[in-house]
Amino acid sequence: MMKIYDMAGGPYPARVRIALGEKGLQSRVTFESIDLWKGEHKTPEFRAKNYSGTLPVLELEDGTLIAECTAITQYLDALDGAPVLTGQSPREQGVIHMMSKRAELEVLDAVSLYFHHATPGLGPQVELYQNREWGLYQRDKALRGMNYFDSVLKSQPFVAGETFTMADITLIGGLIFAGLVDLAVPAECEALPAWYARMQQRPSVRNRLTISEPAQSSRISVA
Ligand code: GTS
Repeated sequence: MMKIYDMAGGPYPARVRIALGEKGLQSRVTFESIDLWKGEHKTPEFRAKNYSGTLPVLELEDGTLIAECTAITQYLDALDGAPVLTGQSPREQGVIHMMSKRAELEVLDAVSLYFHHATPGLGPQVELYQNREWGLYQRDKALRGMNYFDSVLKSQPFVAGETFTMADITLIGGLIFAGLVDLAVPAECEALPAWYARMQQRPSVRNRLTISEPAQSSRISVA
């Protein structure tokens, strides 16, 4: 069994949970919950697993630790067959990586920085450095990023082209985070909300919060 350290409702953890669902790999992982609100991700014990002190982290059976959603998704994608989330041809791989990185830089990470710097974030015990102006700048960057992806999605069904990929997952993470901090998609956007509504129909997205719960049968007492 592989193990994932995460927090069920978190937007970055959602990315790996969606990837697991898409790949049908849920049964190969167990989850250990780390409480961000209590700062459990900043302890020396957790930083020994991930120097950056962030979730999620994937632990392989041989003890190898893989942090960073993109790296974890690439690992999971390489483990098993269809659907391919990170591309097959060099061109696909390059475009998907670029669009995923862009969704991180322009939306997801920007919303995260807004949350950590311009709102109470995880609270005074965890947020040891805040720069409100920087946070507000990141909020505006995220809104511009949403407008950019709206224009992309006007001419193609998915973030990196014709099929669902890791780049869609990253942008989904961005809109999940935006929803949690009440950052509305700009009213003039049409293709982005339509795409997001389609994404929310996907079982991997709908069921992401419950995949860490034991299967129904294992809850039945045999005593
Ligand atoms: N670049 C990292 C990745 O892609 O995995 C970022 C991960 C990240 O920021 N994770 C959040 C975190 O650990 C988890 S969540 O907010 O989405 O639930 N945040 C805590 C912190 O103190 O930054």
